[in-house]
Amino acid sequence: MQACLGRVLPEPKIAPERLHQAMRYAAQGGGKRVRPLLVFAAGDVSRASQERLEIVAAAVELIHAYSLVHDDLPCMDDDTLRRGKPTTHIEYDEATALLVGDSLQSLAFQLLAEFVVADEPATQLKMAGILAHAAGSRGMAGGQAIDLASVDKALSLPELEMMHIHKTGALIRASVQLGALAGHELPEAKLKALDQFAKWIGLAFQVIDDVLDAEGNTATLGKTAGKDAKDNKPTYAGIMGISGARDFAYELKDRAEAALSELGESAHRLGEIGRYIVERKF
Ligand code: GRG
Repeated sequence: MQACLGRVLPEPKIAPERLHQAMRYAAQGGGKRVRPLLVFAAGDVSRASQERLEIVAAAVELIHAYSLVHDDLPCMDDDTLRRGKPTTHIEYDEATALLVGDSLQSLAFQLLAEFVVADEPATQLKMAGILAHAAGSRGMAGGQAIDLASVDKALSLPELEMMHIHKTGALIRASVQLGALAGHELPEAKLKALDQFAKWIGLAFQVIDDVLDAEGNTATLGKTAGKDAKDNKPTYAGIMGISGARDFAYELKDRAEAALSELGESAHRLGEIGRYIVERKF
């Protein structure tokens, strides 16, 4: 993924140099690469080629990287540490960080327009639409809007779930769908099973994110821990307690695994990633 991003990101020596350097700083500066992993593992199910999956995974990771850059800005979460390094607006400046996010998002869609990533043009167009929907106001950006509006508010569990299904879940769900669509056409039942898996594992990812934030090890996380409580944000750990939230995440992982049962050995790596998502320490 790192090498592929290196190929598709504009060269830092090309003008505007500072913006191009900052784009690399934001997109290549580490991270777990969970969404690319999901793209590759879902691509196993439809036997998609590595070349296609690399491009699709890069597109999803670019959207994710853009969202982190914007999320860290003072007008949003106002954070100074990300992936163990100063956030993009601290390392560069706010205006550059804003443009980095904009440019990473545009590049994601440019990749889906310029490379062949599906058997049929209609499928490729559908894939671009899936990514746009997942990133937009009815997906990630909308979830972020709900998040910003929920500071200092007590949310019920269903309301919290609704926020995270959009903010974190939409892109995770899109990663699995896009990986699957990059290969041979799958029967509707298999696509549905993959989507069920993605839905539960996306929520489990967020529940564990809350747990790790509440447990509060900034050095391991590479981002400021304990921020949700400090910012008075509703979280699973806050509502259920740390151990209750961890149990809930494992229950969600079990539901995700159950959805994979009819996909057989081809979904092996998805199952492994599901377990990693709940067992991770950062
Ligand atoms: C600004 C439009 C816009 C959206 C921001 C993704 C997001 C929405 C905000 C990030 C803040 C946050 C803590 C979200 C919860 C879970 C999450 C997405 C964590 C970060 O993703 P990881 O853990 O990050 O996959 P790495 O660094 O490993 O890639």
